[in-house]
Amino acid sequence: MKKYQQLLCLFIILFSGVACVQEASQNNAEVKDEKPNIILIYADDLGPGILGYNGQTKIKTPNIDQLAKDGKVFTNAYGSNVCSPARASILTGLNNAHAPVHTPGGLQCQLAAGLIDQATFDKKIYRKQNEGHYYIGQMAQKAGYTTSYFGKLGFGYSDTAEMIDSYGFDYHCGLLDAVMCWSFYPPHYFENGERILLPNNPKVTKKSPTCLLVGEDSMTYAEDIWLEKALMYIDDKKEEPFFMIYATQLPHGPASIAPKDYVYKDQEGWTELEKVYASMIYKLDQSVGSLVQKLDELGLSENTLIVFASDNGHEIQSYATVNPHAIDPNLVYDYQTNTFNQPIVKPNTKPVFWDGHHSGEDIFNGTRGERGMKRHSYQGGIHLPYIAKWPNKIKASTKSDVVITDYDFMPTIADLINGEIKQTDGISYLPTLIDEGEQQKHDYIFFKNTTGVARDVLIKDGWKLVNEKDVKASDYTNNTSVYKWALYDLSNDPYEKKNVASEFSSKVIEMKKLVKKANYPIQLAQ
Ligand SMILES: [Ca+2]
Repeated sequence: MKKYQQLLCLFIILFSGVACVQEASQNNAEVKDEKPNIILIYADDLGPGILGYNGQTKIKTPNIDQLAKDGKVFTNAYGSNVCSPARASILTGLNNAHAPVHTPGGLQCQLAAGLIDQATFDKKIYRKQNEGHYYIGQMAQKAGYTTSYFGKLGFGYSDTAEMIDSYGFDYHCGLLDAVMCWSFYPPHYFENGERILLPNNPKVTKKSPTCLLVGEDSMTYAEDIWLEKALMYIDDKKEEPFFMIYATQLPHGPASIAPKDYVYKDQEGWTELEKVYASMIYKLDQSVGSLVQKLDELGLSENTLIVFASDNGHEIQSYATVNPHAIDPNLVYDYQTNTFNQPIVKPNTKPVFWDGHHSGEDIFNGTRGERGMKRHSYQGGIHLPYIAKWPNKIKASTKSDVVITDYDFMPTIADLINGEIKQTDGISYLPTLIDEGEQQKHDYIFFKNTTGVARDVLIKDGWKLVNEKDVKASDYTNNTSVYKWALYDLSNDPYEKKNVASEFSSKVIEMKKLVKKANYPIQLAQ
């Protein structure tokens, strides 16, 4: 029993009698003895504002809204500002300065396109474990679970059965290369290290995959494979406790949908990209509904914890026709062909970088007005939708504003299933989930982000220190960037409109010291 729990018990003994303590302790033991099934549904680039329960009115998300109604919504969940570091934190329980992020994406596209040969590919990829790294799959296996991973891994190169096994997954089905995941019509996928060809899908001919806005009926849309395999897996494992990560590619861009799922096709007043994007959200919501329905059919719902989250914040570039980065607001970018609608003409005035504030380019308001988006560490880029449902254990229709991160998932699951944790930057949010015990709070949370106009970020007690681009001092024409530390008071300024670093310089100094602490290289446990 942890020290704070002992103190709490002592307090209860003194003021309420021993029986109450025994009851609480029995309840906690009961929760932990049950070995519930665990499913993480991990959406890709999904902003909180896209979902109905957060006020979205244009796109319908009934199944995800039902999860929120049946479970607990976390309103202060944070993740990395891009995909692979977020997955690394989910898989290791470490912040993204400490978690391993292996070979960058793209090599499998180059191999498939014939731009590199197998020998070059083998030389460039990373196919061995860093000593000391310990993964959530291994932890769940040791605790008696059968483990699986579906969809986008985007982490390491698990293209052999040995690699999958070394991450602790008994079963894997999906794509490994983050760049290959840009396509919903990939030329292949992997199942337990074996490459399965999809001959009706487009060939890859360049460094990035062929991304069709709307495919053809004869082709295979990747989400359909992950969902079918996941439903089969649940059928197969219904008698034993299973741990499953369902890492859908949806709704990561470029926007792409199958003809059968193009449900917003006839929507008036929307661009084609917006119609396709909205249909991808429909598809994601349908997948969530199918997984929940399968659990219901098999009588497993009562004993299954479902966590629904996104990896990073909202992404506008999948469907917004006006590029928020653009100097000229009339400049329209086509993400299918990677070209602008007109030549870029240098304006007379000195152009500056985008400052992260939006100007109506997003008709769905996926960040709910928050500054930034994916790749930028303003709130819009790192604030996640996050829901947990577990009937009779998690109170329905409840909310929590406790600050949680992607690197809290592993210690929370370990706490729940009595799993072994060797090292973590996270905390267990189990007490908040089941409304029992004292919730440990983060002293601070930290993300080492290397992209965009706002990068490394540390949040503590409502203050946010972020290394942001000085858009006036930086030169767009020469692509020279100047970064400085900015301070925002999130409690009073949630849209990050006013940098108060100069007014609170001692706070900046204090938080910069914490950045150094959070960013130090760690000695991994052996
Ligand atoms: Ca992502």
